[in-house]
Amino acid sequence: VLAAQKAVTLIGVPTDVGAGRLGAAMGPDALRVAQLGRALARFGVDVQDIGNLAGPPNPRGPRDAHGLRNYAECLAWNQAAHDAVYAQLQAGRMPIMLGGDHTLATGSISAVARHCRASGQRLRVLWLDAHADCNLPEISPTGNLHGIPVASLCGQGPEPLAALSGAIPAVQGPQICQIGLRSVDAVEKRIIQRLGLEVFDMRAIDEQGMRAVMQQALAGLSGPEGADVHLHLSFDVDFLDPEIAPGTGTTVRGGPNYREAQLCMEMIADTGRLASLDIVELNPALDIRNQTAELVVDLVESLFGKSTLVRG
Ligand code: NNH
Ligand code: MN
Ligand code: MN
Ligand code: MN
Repeated sequence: VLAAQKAVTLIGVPTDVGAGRLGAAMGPDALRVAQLGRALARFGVDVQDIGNLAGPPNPRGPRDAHGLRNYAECLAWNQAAHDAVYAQLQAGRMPIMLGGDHTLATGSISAVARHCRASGQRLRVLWLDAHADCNLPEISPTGNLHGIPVASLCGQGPEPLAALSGAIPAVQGPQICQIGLRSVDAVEKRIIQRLGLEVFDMRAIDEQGMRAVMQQALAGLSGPEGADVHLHLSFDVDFLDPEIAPGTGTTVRGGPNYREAQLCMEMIADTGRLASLDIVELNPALDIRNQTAELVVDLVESLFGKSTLVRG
């Protein structure tokens, strides 16, 4: 289902088990306080909010023998996210997953991969993030599972996570395009290459500009050649510059500014192919008067076509 078809389901997944600090579990409610649903309804979108999924509490455990923290809880939350996202896709609605930490993208994108396999669509994943999220348990500097979802989706790391879509790998590296990276661990750089991810880091945005980067990232999606593409956007709030988006757990200076972020979203909207979305890593405990949640709502409005003028 495409954004243009206008039936959206909000799925709250209130957990921070995959993060190093507490607070992302309040992300779904912060987005509701910022009136995400009402903002989309103003564009004529049929919005259903099914509330928050249930899952285990955060035990704040140490690293286990494999090097991971809260692994069992992360797996349970990802299974719940997978099932809820898959049900909405099968019902012909566009799921918007309100995280929660970025671990949950393993569940949501596994559901999207399963849906694409069943419906014969081609999957393209845009991953907006300051980080590459392709660590492996043994090389992760933190043991936090929000640092590994891209590796899981590409078939690496713990098998139960990698297998959520019903096939390993759920996604091939070249189907994933990462934008905005500026904090990548040393070994992760080699994994990016090994997996064959397409990456536009902040240096690429500095040198070429957001417009040229997005033209490359979205190549082949518009028009008839992209008609069978399901575009999934995984939006880690720490993609944004911390000056405009302080409400997230692992800020990294030097991210896209307000206008660059808007242009990114507007160009995604222009493709008409957006069919599922994750909003993750929003941490209201670190925010100032919910401004980061409000900014995210503003950007999601642009994803649904709030541009200034009719173009083209
Ligand atoms: N690379 C670090 C890790 O693996 C940080 C990951 N943190 C994120 N990723 N927020 O988006 O722990
Ligand atoms: Mn689809
Ligand atoms: Mn992330
Ligand atoms: Mn990040």
